[in-house]
Amino acid sequence: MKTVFSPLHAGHAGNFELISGAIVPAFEKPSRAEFIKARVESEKLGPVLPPHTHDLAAAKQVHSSDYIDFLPTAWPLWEASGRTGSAIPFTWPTRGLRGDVRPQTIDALLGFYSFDGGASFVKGTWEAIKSSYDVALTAAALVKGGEISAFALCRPPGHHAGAAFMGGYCYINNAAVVAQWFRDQGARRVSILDVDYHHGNGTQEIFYSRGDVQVLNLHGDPMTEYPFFLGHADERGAGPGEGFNVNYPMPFGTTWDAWNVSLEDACAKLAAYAPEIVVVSLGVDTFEKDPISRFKLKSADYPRIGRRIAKLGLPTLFVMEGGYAVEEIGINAVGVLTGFEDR
Ligand code: OKS
Ligand code: ZN
Repeated sequence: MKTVFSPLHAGHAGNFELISGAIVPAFEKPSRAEFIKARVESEKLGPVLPPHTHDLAAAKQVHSSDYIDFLPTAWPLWEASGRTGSAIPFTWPTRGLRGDVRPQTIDALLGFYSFDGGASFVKGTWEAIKSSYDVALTAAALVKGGEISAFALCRPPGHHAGAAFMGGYCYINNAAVVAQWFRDQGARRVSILDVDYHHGNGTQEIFYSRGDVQVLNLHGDPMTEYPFFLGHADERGAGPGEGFNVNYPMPFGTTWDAWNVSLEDACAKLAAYAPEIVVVSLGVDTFEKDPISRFKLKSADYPRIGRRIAKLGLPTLFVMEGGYAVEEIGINAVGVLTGFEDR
């Protein structure tokens, strides 16, 4: 399997986040991608290719144009306003406030275009976001060109980013972008299987009213787990999308046997939908040693995930999402991929 990777991810570094009542170094850090790339190489998964540069048209097919145009301006506006530390949102237009009036100062724009404080900017953040997007589209083109699978080693991740907002370490929703790109290239149906520990609220929002992209999501129950405000089992899609959004919320402590019941059900629904392409939002923060998550999958479980997905017999694009146990992130992520290749 070919991997697409860009070193430009590393510009998104040195961030901080608010978690458990403390400001700490961001868990979503450059070493994540480097450990995965090292494991791709040591396991001889296949060649590691650089991305081609793409314009932002494909991003604007799933995100609002004004949101996408805002992203490259965030850091320059922040810097021009005299600040030197990370640009972190801190005020949001929640219920009772005006979310329909675009404000005019960077502090307000950061909140206007986000749902939490988990997506911040440093100098190299936009270049990293853009490289992650280019990585996803380049890997998508490999699958479109006849590869049975490809691995988009995206960083930063994407599945929390909605049509017009960032959050949870995510800016451009890479999985949504490529799913839409496959549609625009002529695929009639595309499925997105999100196995990250966290609910992919952005992906769900983007496709919620559509029947041409099926979204299946396995995750920690939002009653008690981030992102809290989406991801319940009764969210089944709307209008023409009714029945094409499927959520599998699971409790803290979930191990392989229970998680696999959800995976089997999701794979059955996916097979019944008969898409032309599968996009896997590949998070490995379901791992027992993940520092911010509460599922209990073991390293030996990841190849089983890949094997099950391969059994679907469909062209498959893996898009990297979360996973913060950096020592094992390469073993687990690449474990899914070698499992897919049944080796
Ligand atoms: C609080 C961050 C909360 C967790 C973000 C989870 C990101 C993730 N500052 N999504 O899949 O892994
Ligand atoms: Zn996650």
